[in-house]
Amino acid sequence: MALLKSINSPADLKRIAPEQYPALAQEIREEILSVVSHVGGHLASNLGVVELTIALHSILDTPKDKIVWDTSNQAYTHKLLTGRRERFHTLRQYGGLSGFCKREESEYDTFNAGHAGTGVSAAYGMVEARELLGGGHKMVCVVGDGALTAGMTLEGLHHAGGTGKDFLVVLNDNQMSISRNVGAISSYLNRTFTGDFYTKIREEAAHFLEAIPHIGGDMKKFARRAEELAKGVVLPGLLFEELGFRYVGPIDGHNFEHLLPSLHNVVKLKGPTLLHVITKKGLGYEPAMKNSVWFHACPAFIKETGEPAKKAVRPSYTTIAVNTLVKAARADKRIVAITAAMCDGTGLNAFEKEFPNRLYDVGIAEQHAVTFAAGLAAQGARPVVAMYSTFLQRAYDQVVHDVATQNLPVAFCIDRGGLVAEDGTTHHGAFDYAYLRHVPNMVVMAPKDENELQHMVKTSVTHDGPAAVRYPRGVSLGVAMDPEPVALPVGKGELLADGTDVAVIAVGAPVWQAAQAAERLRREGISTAVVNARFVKPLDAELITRIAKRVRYLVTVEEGTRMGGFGSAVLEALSDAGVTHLTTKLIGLPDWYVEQGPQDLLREKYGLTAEGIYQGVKDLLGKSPVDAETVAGHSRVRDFMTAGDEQGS
Ligand SMILES: Cc1ncc(C[n+]2csc(CCOP(=O)(O)OP(=O)(O)O)c2C)c(N)n1
Repeated sequence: MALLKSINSPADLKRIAPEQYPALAQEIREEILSVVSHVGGHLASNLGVVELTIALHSILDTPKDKIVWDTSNQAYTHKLLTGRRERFHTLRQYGGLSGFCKREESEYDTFNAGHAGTGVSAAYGMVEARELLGGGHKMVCVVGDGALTAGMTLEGLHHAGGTGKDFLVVLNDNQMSISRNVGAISSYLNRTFTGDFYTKIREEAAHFLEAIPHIGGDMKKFARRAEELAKGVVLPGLLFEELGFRYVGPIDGHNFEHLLPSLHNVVKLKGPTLLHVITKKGLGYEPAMKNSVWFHACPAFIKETGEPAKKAVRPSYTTIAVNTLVKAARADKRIVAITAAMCDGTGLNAFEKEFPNRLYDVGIAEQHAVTFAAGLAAQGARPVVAMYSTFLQRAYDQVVHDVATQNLPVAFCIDRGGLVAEDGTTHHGAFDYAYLRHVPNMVVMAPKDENELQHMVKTSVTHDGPAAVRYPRGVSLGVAMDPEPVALPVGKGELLADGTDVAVIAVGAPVWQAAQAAERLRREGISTAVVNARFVKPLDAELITRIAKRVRYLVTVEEGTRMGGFGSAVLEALSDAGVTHLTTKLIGLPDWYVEQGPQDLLREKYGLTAEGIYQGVKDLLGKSPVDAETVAGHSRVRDFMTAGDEQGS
């Protein structure tokens, strides 16, 4: 690692002779492989951009010149070259380096990202800021071919291309999104690789021209134009040129002899320019080249074999949800499934296996996915949109305007609800209860375990209106499964334990932690009711108010933001019912972007474990004055408090 160790900033990179860059690239690959095999991460994309990143930092004058990395899952080499080499082993760990770009981490990280398709818009905003405020620096956006399918990227290119300002977009084309890229733009780009069509047309054009005697000046011009047209038909240049970008490429993104002079030249060009670079995902590590889908965002693995370091002991929530969907689709041929470039992550590849013609991968196009589903539903199909909670954020208006206003039967399988761990702030599914529960007609459910999940998936595909099931990342609990999923009565919660002192109203994965906390409180003599709400919307207001009227203290628990989330819904219901005597506490995620870290650790930090809920209740009991005259039957609470709760008042 002699070369890499000598680099503490891009200035050091410039001191190395370009002839040594291939050796440096090799060292960087080894470092990335070594760290990611321990901590997991976006291996394949990062191995593919090592040379491109070295070339960019060697030609540009960063951080004065600015690079925006779209999605920024591919920025590991960038981190290694920009002063973070020594902390690189902390990647994606609690308190460590982020797996994505973070402005708060480095001045070289110009824009925070994690969601795909934001790069061109952000970078173009920076171009305009430069024009407005001065600076004279270069603005470069590196965007993948997958992210090119995102509407925002196209909106950004459309805007930037129309104005003619200096702006370099580097298209990192590895022909892959997470899975193989899809759609017309992808086919358009791919035609350049085989080049067969292009070569054929060129040859035919040459023959045509040779056959014409005495080509005059006009004929020559015509010939050039004919060739340009022929190129335009088959090369990606035309698409970008029509959008106002000067197109350069495609060039080999692993060959410094191509990369360095090309970049050197294109940064000098005026106006919007697009450099098309061809790279290979996973380059340098055989298992990642063979299976770039698994190695797109992999857990820790054994470097020698490429096998996962840990094998899952039980099926994930994702698997249970999709298995139920497959069962339902066998019985109802109207059911179709939609993914926005996340066939693997959402488990829909199992659906595709059985129903290849009923699975739609629409690319990184969440908004389109939802309105497309609305169209299907409007004509009698039963579409299921399977999407991570964090990515559904992008389709909020489509849920409101296209699905819910028309009460269309679109089912949403919302995966990765709650804390997702190492991907951190941009990926936690923190906001879904809050952004869905105020939408009229929406049904929003969250299961306490995998058995309830199968019933909720069944509910979602049989409900005559929009219905969302939100479930967590990770393995299921291992509870007994009912033989067949059955639709649940919509809006009905479940009373898990009755009680007269405290009510804990929980939803989703933390229900079991709430039940454990209640058990402990009960052992201490505090009669604690536990409600599994099941539905965030419609809320079982009748059950909740009935229980609330019997107790003096009420705690809600959710693995989602407290602001406008499930707990807020409970308080609204209590207010509507005129239940005002309670002392309440809402346990959930704070009004902040939760950091990266293991799920267990974050749950502990935010009070979502059994211990945290128990402490939350004790804290509430301690802080609140107990008015024994007005609230009858709570002597045990008083006893408990005088018996040694230090926070008692
Ligand atoms: C809005 C959004 N949807 C889905 C994802 C999940 N995702 C992360 S990377 C990726 C593929 C990106 O492909 P590409 O832009 O070609 O970059 P590459 O990783 O191949 O370099 C996807 C779908 C995301 N990050 N953001």
